[in-house]
Amino acid sequence: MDSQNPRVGIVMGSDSDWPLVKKACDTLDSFGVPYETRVISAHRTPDVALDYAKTAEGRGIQVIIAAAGGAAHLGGVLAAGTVLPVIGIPVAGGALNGLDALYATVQMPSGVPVATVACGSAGPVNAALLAVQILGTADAGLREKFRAHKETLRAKVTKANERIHQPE
Ligand code: RP5
Repeated sequence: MDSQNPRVGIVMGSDSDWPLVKKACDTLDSFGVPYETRVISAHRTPDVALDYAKTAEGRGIQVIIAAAGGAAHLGGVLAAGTVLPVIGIPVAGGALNGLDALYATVQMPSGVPVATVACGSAGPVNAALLAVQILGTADAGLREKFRAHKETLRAKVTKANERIHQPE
C-alpha cells in the first residue's frame, strides 16, 4: 500500500515484476518506512521514467528502488535523471534467466551508479534493507531498528547452532 509522504520510490518495469517487488514493500513495512510504487517502463514509457526521476526529489523521495527484467535499463535511466541514490533489482526471467538483467543493472559506466542487489527473492528484500540503511545514516531511530534487525539475524544463527548440537 502506498503511504503518505513516501521516502522511498519503488519503480518496476512491468506489473509482472510485482510478486517480487512486493517483498521489498513488505520489508519496508516492517521498518515503518513510507514508500510509493509505480509501474514505469524505461523502453515503453521513457518520458514517464525520466519525469519520475526528475520530480522524485522534489516530492520528498530520498531513495529510489528500480526493479526490471530483460536488458534492464530502468535503474540506469532513473539514475540518469536524479541525484538520489538508485538501487537496482535485476528481475530473473527470459532466455538468459536474469543474467542479462543483472549485467545491465550492475555494469553501469563510471559516473552514474546503480547499487545492484541479487537476482531472486533475496534481491527485493536486500534492496529495501539497503534503502533503510541509507535513510538510517540521517535517522537514528531507523538506524536502531536496523541494529535490532542484525541482532535478530545473529540470534537465528545462534539458535540454529544450538539446534544441530542437541542430542537426538
Ligand atoms: C521488463 O521486462 C520488466 O521489468 C519485466 O521484468 C520484463 C518483462 O515485462 P513484461 O513483458 O512482463 O511486461 O520491462
